Amino acid sequence: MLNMNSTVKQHKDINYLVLGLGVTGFSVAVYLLSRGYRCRVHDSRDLPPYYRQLKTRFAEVQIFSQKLNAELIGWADTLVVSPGLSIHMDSIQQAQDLGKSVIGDIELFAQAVDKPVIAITGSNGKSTVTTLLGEVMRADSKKVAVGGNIGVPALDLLEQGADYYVLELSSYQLETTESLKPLAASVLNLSEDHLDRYDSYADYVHAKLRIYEGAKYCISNFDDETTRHDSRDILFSLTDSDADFSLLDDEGLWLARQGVRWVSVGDIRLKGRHNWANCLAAMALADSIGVSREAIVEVITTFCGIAHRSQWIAEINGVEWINDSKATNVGAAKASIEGCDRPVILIAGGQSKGADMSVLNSLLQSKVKDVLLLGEDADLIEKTWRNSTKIHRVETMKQAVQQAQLLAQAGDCVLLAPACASFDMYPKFEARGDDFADNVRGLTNG
Ligand code: UMA
Ligand code: ADP
Repeated sequence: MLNMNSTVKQHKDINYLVLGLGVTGFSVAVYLLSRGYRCRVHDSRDLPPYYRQLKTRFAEVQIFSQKLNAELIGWADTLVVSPGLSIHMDSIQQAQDLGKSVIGDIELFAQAVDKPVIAITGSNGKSTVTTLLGEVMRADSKKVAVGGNIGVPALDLLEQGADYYVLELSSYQLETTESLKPLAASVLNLSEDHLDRYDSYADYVHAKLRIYEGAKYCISNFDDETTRHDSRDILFSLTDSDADFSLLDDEGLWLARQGVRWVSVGDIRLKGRHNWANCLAAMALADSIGVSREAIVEVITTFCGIAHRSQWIAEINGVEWINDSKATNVGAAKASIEGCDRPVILIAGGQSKGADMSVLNSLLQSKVKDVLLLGEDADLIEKTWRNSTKIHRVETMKQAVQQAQLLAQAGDCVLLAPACASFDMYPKFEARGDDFADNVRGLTNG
């Protein structure tokens, strides 16, 4: 159990130690220092990403690097831990044992925010639903700020003076938060991810479900029992037309609210069944907080998705090329392959984060003709997949794309859905997706 000292909120007398100076740590330090709070910063790297930006704004701030020592911990009352750092690290555990409070940026945000918050988590679909909901609310003339794990740190959003905040939250952010109490919250789905940071899958699920604490409306997935909260949940489902928001088969397929047809599936531009579930979740969240049906329908039928999520790149000689670099775990890759309506040549691999890759075996067998495999865990993945499909090892994305072109026939789809994180080869998943797209465009130009 974390010490979060809920009774002691923000205060000038508190010594804050900000751990990590990435985009989150920078936002936290700026937030604290600009309010005149006492704050020191630590990052294990010699030159943390936001070192210069912070020094430029606050020349006097003390930034420490390398090992987190007992003196610095001794100075602190509250540790504000960045999401990329595990709260199970020895130094953080020791601080807890000394009675220090351990929180994250979302806890500081929750203590400060005075407007309703809509919070979204889940293993997959968070960014899609968060973006979709933000657009739906804007179409309904609501002043909304959107951020969190999707990119803009939550504390930076406060400057926007919005009437509503829509936050995408990761399990790392949720495990250091206790005061959020969202107006509406959703766990979209749960499948294995980040098992390199958790002792067990149950611990990961537990962190995610914290989002419902104090929430007025809980939107959960009828098709995924682990996402449920209690009997008052508002449910969305692709399988049960009795759910509050459901897929209805009634002279064609419809997204429906309590059996009433709202959106024809044929009018949705996003690809794949998983995106129908994302649309239902966004509908349920928006409807629960009073957004009009017109705004919801308008956005769901015009939204084209976000880059690096099943993003169409090109069609070359009858072969479709799709960039789903954001499929960074097995659950996402599964949905992504299922969402393709053609035989698949798959480009996969990277850091598998301790996940059980065999979850994909039967789908590989039925739908994937060849796999171009690259990255740090390629040996491990090859062992798991080799009886289910043809595996070709490659070293670079360029090789993967060139080999895929040789293997693909008209009517196939070449899909980048790595089922792995990108950090072994790229700074982030966007860079991996860009590398893929650039190489595909190279084929058309070459
Ligand atoms: N790091 C160190 N030493 C330190 C501090 C950090 O080596 O002292 C390393 C971490 O181990 C990690 C990297 O630096 O590898 C970044 O960590 P960070 O906590 O500084 O991360 P930020 O740059 O602040 O970005 C974080 C989220 N990153 C993570 O949770 C790892 C971003 O989500 C998020 O957009 C941003 O805050 C704003 O809220 C990224 C992500 O990959 C996209 N999230 C995971 C996911 O979606 O699966 C959870
Ligand atoms: P997240 O922010 O949770 O990573 P995104 O909306 O960015 O989710 O989608 C990432 C990838 O996850 C997509 O490209 C797709 O492969 C997969 N995905 C999206 N929605 C779902 C869903 N509802 N169920 C399973 N997989 C999904």
